Amino acid sequence: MVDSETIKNAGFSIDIDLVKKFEVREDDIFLITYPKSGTTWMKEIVPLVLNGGDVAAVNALPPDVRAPYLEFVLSAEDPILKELLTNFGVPGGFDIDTQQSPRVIVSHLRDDFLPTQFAEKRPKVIYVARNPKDVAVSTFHFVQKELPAINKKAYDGFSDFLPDFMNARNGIHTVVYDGSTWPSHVLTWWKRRHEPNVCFVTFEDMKKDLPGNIRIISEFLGVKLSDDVIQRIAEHCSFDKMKQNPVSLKSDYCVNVLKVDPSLESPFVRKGQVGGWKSVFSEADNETFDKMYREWMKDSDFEPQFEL
Ligand code: PPS
Repeated sequence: MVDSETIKNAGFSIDIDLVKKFEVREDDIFLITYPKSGTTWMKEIVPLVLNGGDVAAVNALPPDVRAPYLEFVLSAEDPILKELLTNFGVPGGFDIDTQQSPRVIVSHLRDDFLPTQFAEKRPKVIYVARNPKDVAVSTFHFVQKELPAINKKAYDGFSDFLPDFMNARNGIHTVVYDGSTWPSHVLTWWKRRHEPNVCFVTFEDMKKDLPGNIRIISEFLGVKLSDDVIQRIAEHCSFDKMKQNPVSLKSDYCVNVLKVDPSLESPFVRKGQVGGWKSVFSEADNETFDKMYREWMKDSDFEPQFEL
C-alpha cells in the first residue's frame, strides 16, 4: 500500500490523498491504462459507444473534458499540471464531482493508488494493455518530445532510456510514476479480468479487429449498437482518421507545449503499429529486456503479442 501523500514523476506531483478520497459512483466508467498503451484511442471509442456513434458531439469536446484524467484534475493546483490541462482544453476549475453520469474517467495510476471506494462501488473498468516493448518505444518518443518542455536532460538514445523505463525510475515521463513498472500495472488487472465489472482488452487485438472490440466494449457497457453504428465508430477511430483529427492529436498541447507540428509529430497518435519496437531495440536491448521480462512474467499466464 501507498504511505506517501504525493507521488512524483517528471514535472509535477500528484496528490494521492485526494485520489484515494475521490467519491466513486457505481455507474462510473474508468479507462485504466499503463501510459502509451491505447488511452487516446479508447477515449475516442467509449464516448462514441455511449452516444450511439454521434461523431460531431464527440468532436465538439476535447478528449480530456469528455474523459478527464482523474489524477490530473484532482491535483490541478500544481502550476505545471494547470498549464498542461489548459493546453488539453480543460477549463480552470473543472469539477469532476459535478459531472453528469455516467462519467468516463481516465487514469494511469496503478491499482494501489486508485480511490479506496473502488472496492465497495465496483465501477466499470475498461483496461487496455499493450506489449511492453512497443510501450517502451512509444514512451521514449513521448519523453524525447516532452523533455525540453519540462527542462530535463535528454537521454542519449533508446538504450540509455530503456533501463529507466523497465524500472520506472528517475521520473522518466510525466505520467509514468516512479515505481509503477509495466508488470505492476498490467498484471494486476490481468488477474482481475474475469470480474464482472472489468473488461480487459489489448491494443494488439484492437489492431486486429477494431469493430469486434468495439462490440465487446458496447456489450460490456450495456449499449446495443447496430453493425452500421459499430462500423461508423471503427471508421472514425481508425488510425488514419484520428491522425487527421486535430482534436484527437491534442493539437494545442503539441503546438504550445511540445512545439511540434501535430499532424506530423503528435505523440498521442504517432505510428500506431504493433512490432515497431523491432526497428528500435538493439540486440543488447532485447537481451536485457527479455531477461527482466522473464522475471516479470514467471507467475503470470498473460501473453502479450509482440507482433501480429
Ligand atoms: S498517453 O500519452 O498515455 O495517453 O498515450 P496513449 O494514448 O496511451 O498511447 C499512444 C499510442 O497509441 C497509438 N494510437 C493508436 N494506434 C492505433 N490506432 C489508433 N486509432 C491510435 N490512436 C493512438 C499512438 O500512435 C501511440 O503509439 P505509438 O507506438 O507511439 O505510435
